[in-house]
Amino acid sequence: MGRLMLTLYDAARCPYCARVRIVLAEKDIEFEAIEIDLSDRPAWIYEKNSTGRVPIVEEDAWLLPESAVIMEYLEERYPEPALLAADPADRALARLRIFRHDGFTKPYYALRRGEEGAAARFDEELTRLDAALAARPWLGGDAYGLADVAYAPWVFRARDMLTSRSSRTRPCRHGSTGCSRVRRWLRRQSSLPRYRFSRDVGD
Ligand SMILES: N[C@@H](CCC(=O)N[C@@H](CS)C(=O)NCC(=O)O)C(=O)O
Repeated sequence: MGRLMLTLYDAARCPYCARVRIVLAEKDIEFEAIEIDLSDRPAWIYEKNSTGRVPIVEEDAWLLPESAVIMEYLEERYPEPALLAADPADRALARLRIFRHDGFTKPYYALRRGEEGAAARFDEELTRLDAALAARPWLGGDAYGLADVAYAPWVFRARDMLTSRSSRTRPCRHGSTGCSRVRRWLRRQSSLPRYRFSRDVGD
């Protein structure tokens, strides 16, 4: 099947959209981006996605919302380069991490809202991520892939906190490594060949 032109309803500052932009860049898929103003969303966006949220991809009037589902769709539709491992156990590991992603973002957003106790909860999540990276170099196992893409936009946004000198606000302060593995994981990603850091991550 030939390639249809893909449209991405996008928002530069949206980390869920960043997931999709990273996969599109990794797979070198041509697309048209339509920027949605999140503070003044057009009414027609509800016709494309009943929740009114971005990202949404459109291919020849076919519509797909939800970043995790879009990532999997792009992986199947455009298999090269593979962003899920060949090994079923590693594929399952990547999917499990993506499935549990909300557990990571809830304290992240709570921290952004300045909620009591959120820093400690986010700290625990980062420490957990750091421990996962001690066991395997990437979140989906031995190779970079969808699980890394699924987490990276939030961790890039939180990286100032990772390097903060303030021990009161710095996440991972309880971990013995100060999240050094997470920081190295970010650096390895930003040096990937197709990684267009500023645009893809929405930094
Ligand atoms: N579960 C959705 C979440 C997408 C999402 O929350 N997008 C935000 C922008 S980052 C949005 O469109 N917010 C508008 C709203 O919540 O009304 C996904 O993974 O795609």
